[in-house]
Amino acid sequence: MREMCGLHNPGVREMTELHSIRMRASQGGPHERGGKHISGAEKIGQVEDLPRLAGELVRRALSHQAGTPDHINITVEKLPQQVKYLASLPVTTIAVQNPQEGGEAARRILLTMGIAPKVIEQALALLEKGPAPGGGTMRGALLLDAVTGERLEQDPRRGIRVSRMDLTGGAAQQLEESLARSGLAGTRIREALVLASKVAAHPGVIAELCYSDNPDYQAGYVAGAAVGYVRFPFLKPPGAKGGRVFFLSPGTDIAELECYLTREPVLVDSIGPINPVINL
Ligand code: PML
Ligand code: MG
Repeated sequence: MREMCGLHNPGVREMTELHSIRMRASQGGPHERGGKHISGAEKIGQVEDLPRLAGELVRRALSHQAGTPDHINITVEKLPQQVKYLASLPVTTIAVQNPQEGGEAARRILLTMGIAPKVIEQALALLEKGPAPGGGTMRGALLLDAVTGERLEQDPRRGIRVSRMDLTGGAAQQLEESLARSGLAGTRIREALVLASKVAAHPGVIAELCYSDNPDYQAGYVAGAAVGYVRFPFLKPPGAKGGRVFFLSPGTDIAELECYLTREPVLVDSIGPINPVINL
């Protein structure tokens, strides 16, 4: 079996004919000619699923609250015959009442995960002012050495756009049902959980910190193999920009990590527990 990104491949199983299908939509021209980003999403499916998935992605592009796109780009790509199957991280919600409480709880958890205090403050400050050079949001995540705080992404203007991940059909249904039973509906949390589960499965990633770049969405999370997906209904300070930070073990091979995060296909095929809410 070919090893795609080099180092690690636990959980990899052979399966034929899987395709990645990705959508991005923009207004005022295509993205590459300066159009405003409206929406993006992606799925993995068998060849016979592609017409339905394309329809779902186009419908989603046309109904996004950020506006009506004039360009919708759909890319379909056959995946190499190597897919990594994972369970989703266990989900725990900490019932903070405001972004300040959320920030304090996130700091405590990141500390228990071994992230240096100054690197935690650096990450929170970057998400608040916007991690792109000169401020502003980034399309992808930024990478920080968990001990020194060194910025490690190869292209600091774009960051790392995690891609090629989805749920199997059965796991998607199971996740939707178990989140709904806990009062956690919506595609946003499902997609964030799948992304965080892919990210946390890499041995170089100690933790992730995320809150949305959507001005109306205040929830965020800290995730990692050690703690699962820990949500805070309020994490984003008023006026903050948002984004994702991945905290890395010193010495992580960045090229291999970026290859895994952006190119290696991952399917979540079983759902971790959705734990009871923790009240502070
Ligand atoms: C959640 O409610 O758990 C999701 C929080 C992060 C959402 C990030 C995004 O979609 O922009
Ligand atoms: Mg987003």
